[in-house]
Amino acid sequence: MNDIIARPLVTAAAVASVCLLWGCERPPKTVKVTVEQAWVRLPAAAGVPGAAYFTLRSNSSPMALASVSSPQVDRIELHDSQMDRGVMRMRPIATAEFPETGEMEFKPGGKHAMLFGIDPSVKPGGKISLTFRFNPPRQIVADADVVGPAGTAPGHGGH
Ligand SMILES: [Cu+2]
Repeated sequence: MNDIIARPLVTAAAVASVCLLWGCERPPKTVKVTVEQAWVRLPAAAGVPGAAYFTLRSNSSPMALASVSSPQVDRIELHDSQMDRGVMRMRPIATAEFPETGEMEFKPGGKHAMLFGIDPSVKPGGKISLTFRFNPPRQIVADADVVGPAGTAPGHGGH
């Protein structure tokens, strides 16, 4: 299932040759990665993992989400979900490569982060601090809104 990502080498080479001819006045592109709309759904029972969902954007390629961690969670794994003969299964993934669009959504039924051992002080309506690490190395800390086991993405009604 590993798609081979065709990197825009040809385009880069073409731009480089234009630069040689005309000179490049443009400032170097600043790599920008953002984390938006992070939220966590708490598990229905103690000892069961919760899940975190969020939207990531990157203006640079290649870029991959390498890990998520939190001082309030023992261990966080990246997972992907896939239908397998009519059954939804999830599997751990080592990293999550950004697609060409530069936008990657972690959502119920798709990619998500699995939270094992959430601090018992974390309650619905509260926050969990998540640290996102990327490759090439970048680090972003974002607060995720916490909802209960039956909760859905908070605060998305006002678009
Ligand atoms: Cu999972």
